[in-house]
Amino acid sequence: MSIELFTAATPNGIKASIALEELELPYTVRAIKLGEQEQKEQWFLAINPNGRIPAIIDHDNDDFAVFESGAILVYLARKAGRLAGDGPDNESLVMQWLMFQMGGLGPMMGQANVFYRYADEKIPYAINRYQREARRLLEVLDRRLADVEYLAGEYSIADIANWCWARSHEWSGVGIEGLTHLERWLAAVAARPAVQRGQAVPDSSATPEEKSKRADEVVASAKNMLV
Ligand SMILES: N[C@@H](CCC(=O)N[C@@H](CS)C(=O)NCC(=O)O)C(=O)O
Repeated sequence: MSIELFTAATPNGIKASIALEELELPYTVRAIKLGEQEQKEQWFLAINPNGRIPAIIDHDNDDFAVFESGAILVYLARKAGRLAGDGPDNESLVMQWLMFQMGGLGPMMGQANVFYRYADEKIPYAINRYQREARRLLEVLDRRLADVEYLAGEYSIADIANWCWARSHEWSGVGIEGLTHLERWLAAVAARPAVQRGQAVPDSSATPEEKSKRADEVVASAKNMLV
């Protein structure tokens, strides 16, 4: 018995596998074919009514299902008793930076990807709007990381969530020139062995290097997903 992870090689997907690796929780992987809309099939909607990855089923907890990557990170961290902060104030800090990613960085970079990379119609206002907002949010991270090593002080699920998006800034067409603290943190998180294992689940095609090598294929698959 273990945790079953439903995922794909995307920023939200690898948050869950990185957390599982960091927390050393046993898990099995079911790769979901987003380009074929497998995430909208009835069997999957019973696990995640929102029809998106990632999702997990905890077979050690009466087949309890969790969707939304932020909720998955919190569930896993609480289950393992690590990476969700220590004491009420620190737990709040983890939650603040996790919510910052879930409500800000992820959605803005996601929309930058749509308008800059995937849309056939290139709308300058939309591209600028999302790229500028993504850059602003990366600057917020940079200012925070000027004062602390990791977002909540100690390494936590807030770093995992933000790193999974921030590292693909180039894919969104957003530069990080001058954001030296962000660069330091991006490299520190990338160097963690569990992060390296987790980012290769279900395959390594979500890495920035792989994405730019296979850009046409990634764009074609994303277009299928956006129908
Ligand atoms: N807020 C959700 C977003 C999940 C999400 O957008 N997942 C994307 C991949 S990164 C997806 O499944 N897309 C498929 C679709 O839109 O049909 C979370 O954080 O779990």
